[in-house]
Amino acid sequence: MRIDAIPFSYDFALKHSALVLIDMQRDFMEAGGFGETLGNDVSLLQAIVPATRKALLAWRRAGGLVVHTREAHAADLSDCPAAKRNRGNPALRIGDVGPMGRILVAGEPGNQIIEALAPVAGEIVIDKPGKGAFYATGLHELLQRRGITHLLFGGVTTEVCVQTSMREANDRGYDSLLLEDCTESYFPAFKAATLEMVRAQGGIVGWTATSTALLAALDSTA
Ligand code: TIU
Repeated sequence: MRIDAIPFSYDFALKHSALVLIDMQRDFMEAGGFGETLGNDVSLLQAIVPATRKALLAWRRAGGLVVHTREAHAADLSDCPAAKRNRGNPALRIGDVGPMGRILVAGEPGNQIIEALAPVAGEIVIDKPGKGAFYATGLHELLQRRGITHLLFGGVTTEVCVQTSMREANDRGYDSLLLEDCTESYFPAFKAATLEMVRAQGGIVGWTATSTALLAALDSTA
């Protein structure tokens, strides 16, 4: 399959590819979660939900592998460095009780993926303690076992967990594409800058494309 992408077309085989949706969790998307405790206007992120859902449903229909990640810490916070918990003097720290349960803790209501993008049976869900999806998760080994070489990314936030994950993927040899309208930041300028830096220098980190271009590629082989 071929996606009309920047800086040039992105060729991939569905059976060697995965759609990776990063941290589409209530903690980042809704008021009262981790994102808001850091001082952000979380309402900005809602804009990408319809396009991301459409891309997810089309990818599922085509039979592609789906990986969902969640930024999540163990209940005893043994996997949360003090530096991360204390940085920036947030209103509520990781592990504190907020309106959606304990902030950024696995299993709490706020830590769940939003309903519109909820995983279904057979999809992979990775809990990650860091910003990158590969750090301390076993994701690389899991993808290698399945013969995955191409990763199509969406999720939040563009310049934090998404970009970190794409850079980790790039160094591990994956060809990565970022779906422009399926990723969002609390800072529009940072999203724009991330799209530019991913695809600059001949795709130094990877490719970017719209979800419309992905849908067209999937449709062309349906
Ligand atoms: N703060 C922020 O923009 N993002 C994060 O802390 N995590 C993710 O991006 N998922």
